[in-house]
Amino acid sequence: LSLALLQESLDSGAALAQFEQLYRKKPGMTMNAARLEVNIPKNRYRDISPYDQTRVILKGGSSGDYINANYVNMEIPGSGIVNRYIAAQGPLQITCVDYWQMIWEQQSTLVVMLTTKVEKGRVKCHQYWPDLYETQEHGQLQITCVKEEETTSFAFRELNLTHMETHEERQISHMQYIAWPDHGVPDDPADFLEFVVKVRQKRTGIVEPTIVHCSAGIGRTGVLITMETAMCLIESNQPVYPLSIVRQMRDQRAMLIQTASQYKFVCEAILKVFNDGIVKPLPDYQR
Ligand code: PTR
Ligand code: PTR
Repeated sequence: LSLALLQESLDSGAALAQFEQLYRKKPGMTMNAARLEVNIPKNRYRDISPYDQTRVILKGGSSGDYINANYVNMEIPGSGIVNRYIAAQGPLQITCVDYWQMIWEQQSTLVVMLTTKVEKGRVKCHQYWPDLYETQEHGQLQITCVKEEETTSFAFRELNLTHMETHEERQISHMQYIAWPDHGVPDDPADFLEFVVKVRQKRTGIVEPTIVHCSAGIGRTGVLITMETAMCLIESNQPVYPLSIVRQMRDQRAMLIQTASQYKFVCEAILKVFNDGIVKPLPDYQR
């Protein structure tokens, strides 16, 4: 692993210059579905759209198959592991039904949320889940919050889903990181790493895609996926090249990791994880 090199290239500014030069959108990818008249109101931001080639297609969408979300599969070379995510925008009031429909169709059991509902007086995400012991209905799905634990940085919830037609029931874990404004970096790297470690524990054994969203579904979502990917690479004793992680992500959803300071933050967090032994290479038989 070239972590000594990473430290050097952070110190010299080369790492950030390379990040700034990387394409934000992969050449050749299109975003036509996002611009259809019927879909424009379903986008939280005019300038944040999913690629057509990797977008999540709804089978039972409320009005068509469109939702602002992409599959992001992160391969861990040498280990046979592919971490599957869906990177999505924070639901709008009018996209909540489609959002739950996506979770149901994709059989996701874990939703990671990296924004609060309101930041600096602006709405960043609609509250698409019910308060503790309450129930909401979205389309065919009934959702009840059966558990909620909050710290100053996190909120963990358990949600029960019932399909009202088939009566099938499922459980969803909802993990929210609340100490991280958009365009910014987490208030406390230690808290952030604790959160990512908890996400990884929950993900163990899950093959269905984990839903990750913030407000636009690019900046903070990209940082989290990068961090978890780097942790997996360290465990698998593979080299960690943060820029190639970002490229692999941006080949599947445009613009993941929004600012140079977010990139710097995640590079430093990767170094910390390695240097402090927060994640260690696993012996071969455990990989
Ligand atoms: N660019 C957005 C659009 O085109 O829809 C408008 C927008 C700009 C929305 C900034 C939100 C923004 O974030 P903030 O409220 O944090 O400045
Ligand atoms: N047009 C918005 C802006 O640039 O402010 C889009 C945007 C909003 C982009 C939030 C990134 C944002 O952050 P995140 O992806 O972390 O929610």
